[in-house]
Amino acid sequence: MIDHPEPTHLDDGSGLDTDVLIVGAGVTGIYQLYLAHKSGFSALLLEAGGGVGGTWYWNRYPGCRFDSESYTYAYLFSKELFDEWEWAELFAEQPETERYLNHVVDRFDLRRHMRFDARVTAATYDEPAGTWTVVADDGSRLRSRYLVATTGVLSVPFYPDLPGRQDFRGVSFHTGLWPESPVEFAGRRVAVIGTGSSGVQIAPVIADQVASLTVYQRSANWCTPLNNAPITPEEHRRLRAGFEAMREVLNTSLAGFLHPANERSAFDDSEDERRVFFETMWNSPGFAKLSSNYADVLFDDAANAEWCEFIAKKVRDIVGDPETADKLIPKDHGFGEKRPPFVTDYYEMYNNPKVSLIDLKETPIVRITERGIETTEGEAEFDIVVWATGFDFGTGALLRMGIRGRDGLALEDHWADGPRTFLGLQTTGFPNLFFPGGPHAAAGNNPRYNGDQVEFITHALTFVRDHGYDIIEVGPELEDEWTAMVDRGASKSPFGEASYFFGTNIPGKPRKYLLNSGGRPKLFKEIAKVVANDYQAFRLSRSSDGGDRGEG
Ligand code: NA7
Repeated sequence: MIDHPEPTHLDDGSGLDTDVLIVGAGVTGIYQLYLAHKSGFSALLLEAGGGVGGTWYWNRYPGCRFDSESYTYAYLFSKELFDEWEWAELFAEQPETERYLNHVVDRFDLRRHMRFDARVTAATYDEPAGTWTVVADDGSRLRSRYLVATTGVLSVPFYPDLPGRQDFRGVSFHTGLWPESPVEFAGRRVAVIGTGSSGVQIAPVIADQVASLTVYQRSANWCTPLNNAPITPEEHRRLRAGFEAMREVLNTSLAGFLHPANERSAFDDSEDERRVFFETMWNSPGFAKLSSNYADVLFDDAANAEWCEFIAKKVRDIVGDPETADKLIPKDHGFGEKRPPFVTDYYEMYNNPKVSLIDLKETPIVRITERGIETTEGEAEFDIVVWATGFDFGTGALLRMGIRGRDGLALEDHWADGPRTFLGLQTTGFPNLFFPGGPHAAAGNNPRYNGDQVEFITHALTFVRDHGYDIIEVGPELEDEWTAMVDRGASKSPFGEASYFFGTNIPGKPRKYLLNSGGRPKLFKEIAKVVANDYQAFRLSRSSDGGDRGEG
């Protein structure tokens, strides 16, 4: 789907094409486009892909689905929208999510403000005009007052630097760049490299179709059942009736989930009680295994080890071959130290004689060859190689957009030692630039805290406009403060340094924590303070006279 609307030059003599230029038509960008228009700004959106969806456009590999409950991931700004969309499953598959996001775009008449197949290659701040000039690879060149980069945290696919990748004569795909036309797996010899959320989602879905499936695992993960289910008509009625209460919980909870927190600690219970409780957790949906598990399971080594041992026993019970089972049990990290994947029939899949597991810790990949993959044990031939090797998390897309702020400052240089932000949405030296859903915001159910940021940005822009300013910029003190808070929080996070939340999966990337351990409560608290103090936290000024209002 290609749509190239002409920019609507603002009829205000400013020479601007739009008030707000948004980059990225994912969940966050669509919401920003909607809210900007609703608040009386002109807004235009550029999207690199050929359609709406962001993550849910690019990650169209078989088996890709939510692991947040569908209706908790969806938009909550319109009761009518909520009522009219009936999610088929508790955890929707990618095609349904893509359909939903297209529905939202059309229902709120947003498509005419979107330009697809337009990847931004440069964004330059113009002084003293206080505007951004944005260039995209479709020939777009647009001037905007504000630039909102909703480019996503998991949007730049990562390929490991293995020799010979280009030599492979079969077909290969990265899960995060999956083609629109269906891939024919039937009768093919398939390799899947990587066992994070994407690898463990695709493998069981294609296992029955293929001639053979070989999974290349570098690190085992603590996979637990997603426990997906259809949503019944009765459940839909209950959800509609309880919408306001549910919205209240989702809009205020720590991680944006409905799963209630558990106040008990693992050793408050006897061994038998723990086993029963862990069984309940094993059978619970998705992230309940983190949110509703024992309060200390992510923070106390002994409690974590109990839960891990429970999972390990499940793996040994499910997987027939003890050697394979043993390889599938992580030895190098506890549950929750990395972002845990949730699975359907993943362990069961290894009982299928067509499926084999290669442990790359024992036999590393030496090179990719014309015919397949060579490990230290020899070459295996494949028709299809699936790269499920992850993403350049948090900063990947922002650092590839050619963003230049005051005095030509490159964002790559400003963030050479890791991202520096205030509220995870602005950085010093880049006035009128925002990046909701980027690094340093919170953690959990992404649309919820990304939405908090979009609402805040829209409120801020409205305040700026209503008070006769047109430039908003955070000063270095608050950027330092927020960044230091994020850095300090790294040690309080359950995630370990091996997690991609520290950038460790990308060679050469600074090892910095990319989430905010204070989570939404910290975000809410600071946002409330900023609003209560009439945005004095920011430097507000007018482009015409540069009249600085100072900084709080
Ligand atoms: P992840 O979770 O980053 O997983 C990437 C996988 O690729 C992981 O198993 C890696 O092993 C593996 N990997 C990376 N480099 C290599 C090399 N060189 N050789 C072999 N294997 C490698 O990405 P996903 O796409 O699965 O999930 C990303 C997010 O999307 C997920 O968290 C959800 O939020 C949705 P490693 O563990 O680094 O040893």
